[in-house]
This record gives sequence, C-alpha cells and structure tokens, in this order.
Amino acid sequence: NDVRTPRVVFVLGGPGSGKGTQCSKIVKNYGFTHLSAGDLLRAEIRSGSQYGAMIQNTIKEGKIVPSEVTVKLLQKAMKESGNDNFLIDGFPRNEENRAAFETVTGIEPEFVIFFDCTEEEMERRIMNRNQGRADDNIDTIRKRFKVFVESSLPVVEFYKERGKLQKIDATRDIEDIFKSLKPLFTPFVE
Ligand code: UP5
Ligand code: MG
Repeated sequence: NDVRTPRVVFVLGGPGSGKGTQCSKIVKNYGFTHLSAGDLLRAEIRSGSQYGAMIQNTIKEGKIVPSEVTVKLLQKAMKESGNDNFLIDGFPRNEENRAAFETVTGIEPEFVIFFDCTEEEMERRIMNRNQGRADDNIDTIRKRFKVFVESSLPVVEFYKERGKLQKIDATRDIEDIFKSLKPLFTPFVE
C-alpha cells in the first residue's frame, strides 16, 4: 500500500524558545524529518521567488505570512523528503494557518509540543544567537512576542482543549528539555 498518511507533530513555542535546537536532536534519534516553516520562508526569499519581498517585509515586522504561501512550501518539502514522519517547527502560528493546513493536506497532528519559556529568557537567547537574522533585533523581537501572544497562543490553547498538547518547561537547559521529549517519541521507533 503506497498511500500512506504522513504523521505530523507540530512544534510550537515563542521566538527563541528552542524549537529548532530540540528538533535537530529529535531528528538524530527518531528518524523524523524536520521542517522549520521559518527556514522554508527564508529559503524562499533567497531563491528569488515572486513572494520574496513580501515574505521579507512580513518577517521584518514579526508578522505572519499568508497561509497559502507557507502551506505550499510545507507540502512541497514533505513530498520531496521521501519520509512519512515530520516535525513541523514554528507552524501553525495562527488560526488561519491551522485551518488551511488541515483543509489543504487533510492531516491532523499526532500531538503538539509547546515549549513554554519566559520572554526574558527567549530575548536573552535570541540576542546571543548572532546568525544575522533580519528579525533578531530588539524592535522586531518585541513585535514577534506580541504576535506570538495574540495569534499563536490561541492555537496552543486549541490543541490543549483537544487533549493533543504536550507542554514542556523550556526554561531549562538543552539536555533536560530533550530528556522530557524522549518519552513522546519512543512509540514511533517501536
Ligand atoms: N538555545 C536553545 N535552547 C536553549 C536552552 N535550553 N538554553 C539556552 N540556550 C538555548 O534557539 C534560539 C537560541 O537559543 C539559539 O542560539 C540556541 O542555541 C539557544 P532556537 O532553537 O533557534 O529557538 P527557536 O524556537 O527555533 O527560535 P526562532 O527564533 O527560530 O523562533 P521563531 O518562532 O521566532 O522563528 P521562525 O523561524 O519560526 O519564524 C520567523 C518568522 O518567520 C516569524 O516571526 C514570521 O514572521 C515568519 N513565519 C511565518 O510567517 N509563518 C510561519 O509559519 C513561520 C514563520
Ligand atoms: Mg527556529
């Protein structure tokens, strides 16, 4: 049977909460493909896409790119991966994202991880990152926090109400956080 339904885990959390860091560790140990929606959008800017300027401005303002663009990029990356298990990092960021992904792909997440972290700690982590991201400046960081609280936390709440949320204390060190994630993924390797 070659019609397999992909298994998806959404990885949510504020800017700098450690989504990318923990996804890399999960990938190494549990055979998932990591798709960071933010990374896909940044690659789309570099590719010279017709949406490049729009995406760049949206990211600089800390706002959320329209779903049709992001969902298309995610779908394409899923197809190209040849894998069936996906960690989707930093998506869905609002109700529109959530509904569009479900409608277009027909996929509902197995579960949803939420990295719970204080803004003080997230700000410290981002300001120490130094990877030249256009949104890693104090002005844009404040905007990202505001959008996260107003638009993304309601999505976290949506999955909590459906019993799908795994809330993780993300203020701890990298290894301690990973230890709490392991039991969530061991069922997938058996
Ligand atoms: N670090 C990580 N874990 C640590 C720990 N436990 N203790 C101490 N330090 C830790 O980590 C951030 C930094 O902290 C790193 O230097 C790391 O070493 C250290 P990282 O793992 O990179 O955190 P992450 O949560 O991935 O932070 P990121 O900045 O990537 O989160 P954002 O959600 O802000 O960024 P993303 O790339 O997802 O989105 C960027 C923008 O793209 C959005 O603001 C939006 O404009 C746009 N976007 C959309 O419009 N739609 C989408 O669907 C997705 C993005
Ligand atoms: Mg990231």
